[in-house]
Amino acid sequence: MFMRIDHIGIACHDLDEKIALFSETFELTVVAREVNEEQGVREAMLHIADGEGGGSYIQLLEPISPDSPVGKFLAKRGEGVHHVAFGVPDVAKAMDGLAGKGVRVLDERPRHGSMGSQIAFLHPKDVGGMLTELVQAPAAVTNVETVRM
Ligand code: MC0
Repeated sequence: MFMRIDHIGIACHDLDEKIALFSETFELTVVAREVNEEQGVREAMLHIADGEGGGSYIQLLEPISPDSPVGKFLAKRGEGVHHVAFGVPDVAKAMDGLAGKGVRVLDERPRHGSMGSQIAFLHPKDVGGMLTELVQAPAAVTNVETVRM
């Protein structure tokens, strides 16, 4: 089901400060910055590598408001790893399959994620305490070989 680790999401208070930290310390490049109103975040994707079905990234997340998921996480736990996201070929299919295994899928339908992806979250209590995200990269990214031909 999982093709790769798409990204590690890291909650922070100050996006610009953490972009500077990660890009300078690890020599990573910011490839996208977005505001996702639905998820309540300002975010940046720092590219690590390309692989089958898409890339892998560090995702830095700053909450838009204190009552958003990341805002609540910061208040309760402070800065740090917020979620791990796995690349899947078909997010709707993965959601159905996992729900059938008793895993609580937090979204009724796939939602808009970073860089044109389709995403859904799984309840951390059903995944060993880890908030887990499913990511289907856009077709242009998932089928790199086809695009190049
Ligand atoms: C909460 N819990 C976590 C957690 N957040 N455990 C591990 N990792 C996290 N990030 C735990 C709490 O400690 C608590 O356990 C239990 O889950 C319920 O949490 P709560 O605080 O009572 O409830 P809420 O209202 O904060 O909901 C938590 C939940 C929510 C995970 C359901 O945050 C959610 O629906 N998240 C999915 C959406 C999301 O996170 N969006 C932001 C990233 P105890 O033992 O204390 O009861 S958006 C994103 O990343 C996009 C842009 C993208 O990748 O493209």
